[in-house]
Amino acid sequence: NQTIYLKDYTPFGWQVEDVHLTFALAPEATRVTARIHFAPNPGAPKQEFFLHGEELTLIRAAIDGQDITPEIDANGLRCAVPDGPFLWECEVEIAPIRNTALEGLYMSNGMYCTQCEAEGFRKITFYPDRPDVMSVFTVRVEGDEPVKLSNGNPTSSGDGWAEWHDPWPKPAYLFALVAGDLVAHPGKFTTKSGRKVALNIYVRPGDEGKCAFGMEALIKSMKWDEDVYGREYDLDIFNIVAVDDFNMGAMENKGLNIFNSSCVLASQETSTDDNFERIEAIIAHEYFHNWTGNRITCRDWFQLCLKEGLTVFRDAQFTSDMRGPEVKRINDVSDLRGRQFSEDQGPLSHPVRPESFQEINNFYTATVYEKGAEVIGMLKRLVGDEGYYKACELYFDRHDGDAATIEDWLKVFEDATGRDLSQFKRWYSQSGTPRLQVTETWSEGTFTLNFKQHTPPTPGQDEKLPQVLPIAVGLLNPNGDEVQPTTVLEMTEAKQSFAFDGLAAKPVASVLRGFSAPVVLEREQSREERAFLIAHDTDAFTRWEASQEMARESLMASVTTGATPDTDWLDALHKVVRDRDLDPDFRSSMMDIPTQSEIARLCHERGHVPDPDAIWAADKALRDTIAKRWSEDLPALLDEARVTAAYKPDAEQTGKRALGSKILGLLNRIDGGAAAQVQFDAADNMTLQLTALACLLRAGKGADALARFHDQWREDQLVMDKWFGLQVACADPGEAAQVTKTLTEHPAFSWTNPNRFRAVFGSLAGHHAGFHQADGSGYALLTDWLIRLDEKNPQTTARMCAAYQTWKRYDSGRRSLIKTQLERIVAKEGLSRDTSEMVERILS
Ligand code: BAL
Ligand code: ZN
Repeated sequence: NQTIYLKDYTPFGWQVEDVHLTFALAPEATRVTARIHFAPNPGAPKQEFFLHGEELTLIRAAIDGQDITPEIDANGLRCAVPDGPFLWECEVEIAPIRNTALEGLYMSNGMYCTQCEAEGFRKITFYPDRPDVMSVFTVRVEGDEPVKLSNGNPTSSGDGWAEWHDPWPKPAYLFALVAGDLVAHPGKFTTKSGRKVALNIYVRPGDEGKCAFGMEALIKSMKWDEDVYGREYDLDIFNIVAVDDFNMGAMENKGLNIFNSSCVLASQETSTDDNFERIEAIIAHEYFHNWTGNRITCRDWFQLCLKEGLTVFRDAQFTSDMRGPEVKRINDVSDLRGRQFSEDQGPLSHPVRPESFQEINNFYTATVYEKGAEVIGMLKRLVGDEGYYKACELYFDRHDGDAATIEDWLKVFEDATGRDLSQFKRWYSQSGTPRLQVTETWSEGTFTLNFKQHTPPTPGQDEKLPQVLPIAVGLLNPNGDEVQPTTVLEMTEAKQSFAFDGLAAKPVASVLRGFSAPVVLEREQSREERAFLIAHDTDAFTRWEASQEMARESLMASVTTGATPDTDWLDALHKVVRDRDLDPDFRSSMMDIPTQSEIARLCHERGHVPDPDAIWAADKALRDTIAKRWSEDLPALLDEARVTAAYKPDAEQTGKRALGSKILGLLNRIDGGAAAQVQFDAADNMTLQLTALACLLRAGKGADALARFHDQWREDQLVMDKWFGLQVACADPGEAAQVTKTLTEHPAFSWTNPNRFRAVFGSLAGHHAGFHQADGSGYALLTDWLIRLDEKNPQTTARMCAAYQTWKRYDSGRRSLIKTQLERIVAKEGLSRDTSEMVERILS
């Protein structure tokens, strides 16, 4: 496999002036005819003419009307071309029905659809398939399908054909085509300058009733981007299409977003509150890409974070505005720690802007996306809101129509704010999670916070330099009043102290408010102080974090010394959970218990070998203790969390149901599933139904409910994904692999569908104690299926291999079992580039 390096970037030798494509659709033999005007690129070094192309059958190629016979290999095509501009004509044949990798043009349940990011367009026709080659596309689609869509605006159509023209130059990865028997859920939007935009969500007949929420989310997103970033939509039409077989969540193709149906279809009966929130966020994310990704794209794939980090940051701002910033931030930090910290502390660690790759699909990671968004958040804190929006405005003005770089992005901040960002830029090049140690001193009215930062070595980077860390801090008086409101300390050295003078009494510091930098904070703090912060901190994140710290310490003590749960923490937490003046959603978040994988990561960070069985037992003991200790309150709390109004997936109701779910989970431990059965029987929405089903399964009383759920939802694939996943997630550790295996034998286990595969095997990999059973049954089963899936769908296989990224943390027995499985994958003949790169990195 060839490694590609950022340092080797060279512009393409030609500009693409326009692209005309004609698709004559047929499942086994689609003909794609391309007419492309190329002209020499004056800014590029001289080079041979090479067009990417994979799995294409060439029918004819011509230059300026003269047929040619190009040299073709597995990666593309080479030929001699004139010195000046020329017309390229090419006809190829492809077989969408046999495209199981779901990259390029493929079929899903009888409909044609595309996925071209990152490098799928080369499976459609020969083309310079790189993001810095931008052009205007005109597309003709021929076929019997009633609906035929492509990017841009519709220009004309007739019997069996439709033409589309996209006036905005774009790279090939934003190309899209859809054709099928689809129905539209329409909507409309008028932009701030008065452009009337027709909106549609296209779905398969039968799914029309699940589009209203997505349409509302789209309209809110369009308005929000105008209000907050001044960004207006720029075509007459914006289409979204729901597709059942899709490797990603969704794709921001210009004017024609294609969505995994799980990320757009929603109804009260079939979607949980979490689904609704996620759908709203993903619709916003894809829409926001119209400016941060499409109008301004990436020069090369190393710059992926330029569009993804920024767009994740923007969608997080949107969700905060729609649903409240506090719980959104808490959830985002939990997610970052769960996915990105694990990645950053293992063999797959890479910088936010990687410097080399073999297969770019393997870099659509939590580091590029979520840590990329954290970097934007830090930048905003450092330059302030005014500086941030001024810089963004300059970015849009200066780079509209460009394929840009991180250097361009940072330069607009330097120019707009006068700041030197050369040290800050290390966030893009240095991998690993910084450890930030803090100690404090108190003397004669002066309180000092002393910080030390250190980033452990990561693959390929032994030495790390100090990062710029914005550390948001507040100080509380012993009576709970805030004496120092949130202030941002800017740390740039390996060691630095910050003093606060003129204080009447030694304060309690609330450090890293809002999780102002993506670091591991190491702080020795008494349990009394933590309990004090749980009671009094004015910052929601650090208040939650104080409880998390106590939870982590309690669990770690149980795991390493067999200690019983910390009742001081439980009592401090109990007061918050009972406080009806607090938002139910926040109270629910306060009840978060660190995941078992998080405790495993903590064990590793502190030099212990994690024992999955001991962690499972500690988690169980903790939950049982809470349930018993709070038992008298649980029925009243459950009652309080009940929503009596008609169902709405809004923040208020979602918060109440979230609190109710946590309380039901505790009650379930003492009532043997009685309350869960009542909830299951009465549920009129998926949140309540699924929560109750999970409780019944955990109580060992789920058989009847599971069968009823199956019968009710057997025709709904997205709900059936939940049915599959939940059984694995709720299995006892010793049974998780067997339950998974049995599910793979179920007639509805359609393993080539990425959602179904992820529902089953993602749940197994996410079941910490079940996956890591000492007999290796979880590893062996997952590996069997990864090997099988790789032949069909390398991208999904490679991503699922990340389940093994933490393997070096474990004991020698488990390590050896996992290593054997990883070696089995590598030994597979014909292994894809995606999977082989992933597994080799994990093994290294
Ligand atoms: N660009 C790939 C899907 C997404 O991040 O929006
Ligand atoms: Zn994105």
